[in-house]
Amino acid sequence: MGDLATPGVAAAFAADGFALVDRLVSEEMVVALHDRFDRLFRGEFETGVPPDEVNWQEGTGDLTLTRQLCNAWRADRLVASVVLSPRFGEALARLAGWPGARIIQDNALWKPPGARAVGFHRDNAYLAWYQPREMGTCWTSLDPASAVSGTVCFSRGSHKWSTGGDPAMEFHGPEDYRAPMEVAASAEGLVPELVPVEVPAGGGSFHHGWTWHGSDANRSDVHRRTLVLHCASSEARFHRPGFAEGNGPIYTQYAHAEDDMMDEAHFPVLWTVDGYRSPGLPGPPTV
Ligand SMILES: O=C(O)CCC(=O)C(=O)O
Repeated sequence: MGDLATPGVAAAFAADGFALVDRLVSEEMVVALHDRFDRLFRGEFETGVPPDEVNWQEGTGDLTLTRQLCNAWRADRLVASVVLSPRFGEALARLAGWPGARIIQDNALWKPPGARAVGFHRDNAYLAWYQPREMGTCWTSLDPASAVSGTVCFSRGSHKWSTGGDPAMEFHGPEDYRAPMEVAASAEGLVPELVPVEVPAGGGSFHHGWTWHGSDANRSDVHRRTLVLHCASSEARFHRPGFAEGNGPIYTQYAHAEDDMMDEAHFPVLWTVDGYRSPGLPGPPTV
């Protein structure tokens, strides 16, 4: 089962749509990643390859927003060693019930004191461009995370809510960050139960692609940095009818004209039950 998808974690993931974990990466790795976040948000890309989405850079970024880079693994080898690790791939595949896991996207998130909220959303809502339209996420906190520092919050059991016709969602600093989730809850006839991920630095959570989640403003005087790994099934294929939806326009640039395969150079397979892993991926993290 790997060391992360324990029976307790699997039971919580199935029942609630998320599970909390006290330790995902070492304290040494947390410190090393702080340094990489500093460099990445300054525009220093170790490999010379930029992330797929650069939503914030020092000097130009809006100081009130949560800083975000997507697919920082392309730019930084230490980030790659963490988000491409077979250990996380195995955990997500086992929790989601897939034969294996491939990375779709990582997120480097940095919410400094005073930064605004991240709107509630469901990850699968953005993913009409591949099939099966499923995502599993490993969220690793690089600071002690608390409700007051604007940690991520999950709506318990919301992965089981209806998946058609979700209200519009806004990720970056919306006026009312809970509103779309509350609309969805009321359509279910439910009062949402929100659970903040309060974990030490190096701890975090796993969540299901249909689980509603978002995070409040950082009302503390400490930073909140997070490294997020989003995976799909190793069997996922592009789905052309959905290319224009969600974040499809960014990631379908890697599609081939002739077939629907997701090229392993861009969406590497981290782990499969048969022991496969895309060639050329980094070894396990060294710190
Ligand atoms: O950490 C946050 O505030 C949001 C994270 C998120 O949207 C995710 O991990 O899917």
